[in-house]
Amino acid sequence: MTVHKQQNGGKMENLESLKNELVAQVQAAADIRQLEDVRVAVLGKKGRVTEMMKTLGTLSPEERKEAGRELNILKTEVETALEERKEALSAAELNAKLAQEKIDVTLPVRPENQGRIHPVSQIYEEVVAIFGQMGFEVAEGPDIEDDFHNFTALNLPPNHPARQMHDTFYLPKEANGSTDIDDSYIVRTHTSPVQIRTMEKQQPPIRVIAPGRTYRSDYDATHTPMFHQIEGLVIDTNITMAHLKGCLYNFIKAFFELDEIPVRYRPSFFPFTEPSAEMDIGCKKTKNELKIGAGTDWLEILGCGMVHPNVLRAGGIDPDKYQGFAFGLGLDRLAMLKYGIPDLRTFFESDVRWLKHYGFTPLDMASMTGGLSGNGGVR
Ligand code: 2NL
Repeated sequence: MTVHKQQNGGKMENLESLKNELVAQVQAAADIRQLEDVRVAVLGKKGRVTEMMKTLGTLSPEERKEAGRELNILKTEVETALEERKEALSAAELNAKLAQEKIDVTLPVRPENQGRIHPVSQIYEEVVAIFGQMGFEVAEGPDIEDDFHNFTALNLPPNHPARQMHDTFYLPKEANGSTDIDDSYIVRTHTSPVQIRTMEKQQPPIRVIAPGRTYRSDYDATHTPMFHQIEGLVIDTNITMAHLKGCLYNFIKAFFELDEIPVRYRPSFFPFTEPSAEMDIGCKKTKNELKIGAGTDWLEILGCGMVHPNVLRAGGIDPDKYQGFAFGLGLDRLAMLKYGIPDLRTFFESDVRWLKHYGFTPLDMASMTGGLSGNGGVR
């Protein structure tokens, strides 16, 4: 009896230290794979506890019952320890993985956007967006023009003083050696020839704008030999000066992104319009706090007028049946005004530092629905 008790007590002690040893192994497992090795070594087919279970058959029924119960308790305790360790290791592994794969979604897109839209391109798109919404079509034509489309059709006959006024770049004469000015090719001094070509192709109603490069021999802070213009032409049976004023007022408000703006028209002269006028705007702050102009009260923005009958006739349109208005404005000057760029010559120096400062990101493209100059003109 006493012996049995001692034997039994010794077994309990052995199982207690075995349990401590096995649980310590479980807790020492550094990752899921090591933990699995421990499980196999203890509870697998040839594991230590499994082997002990197998010896139960050699015991007497009474001993077997007692030893079986104790071994089952040991097995359950080891299983619980395995379960807990597995959970802890899985959580640690997941956290490590999350930390490694962490993405900062607030970082800017890569590769970083480096290109910039030139202010003239931006203004071009803005002006096209405004007139486009008013129903104008965009017309284009060649940079190299003949004398007829650039001068004669615009009511500037040969030797008209305005031809010298333009400081025209003449191209070398044709091989025929003619000295007749009508045979000369030039680079266009304005985009008006595009509208002459439109009239030649199309009878009214006409509603076009002609944006593009133009050339005059001139060079200072506000003049470069190549510059950009947009001209507009509207012709129908009943177009009047009132339409001209409404259209241009609409344009100037949209362009400067203002609800109202003081406007005045001064009588002027152009050979291709009669009557002719110049439109001034009152100086006012734009929404990005840039003062339009240099501080004088009125600022000249564009020239305009009713198309001269001679010009309609030259374009193949009957002036007794149709009439209309036209206007022209310098895009580069508008860019200087709207974005506060002081020297026109810097526009064409191709300096990337200048472009980085004054340019626009491609995502800020002008549209009448998405905001004309992007984020309030912020570059
Ligand atoms: C200015 C003035 C103007 C036009 C351009 C035009 C074109 C045709 C017929 C009649 Cl086809 N006129 N264009 C008319 C008035 C003024 O430009 O100061 N531009 C910068």
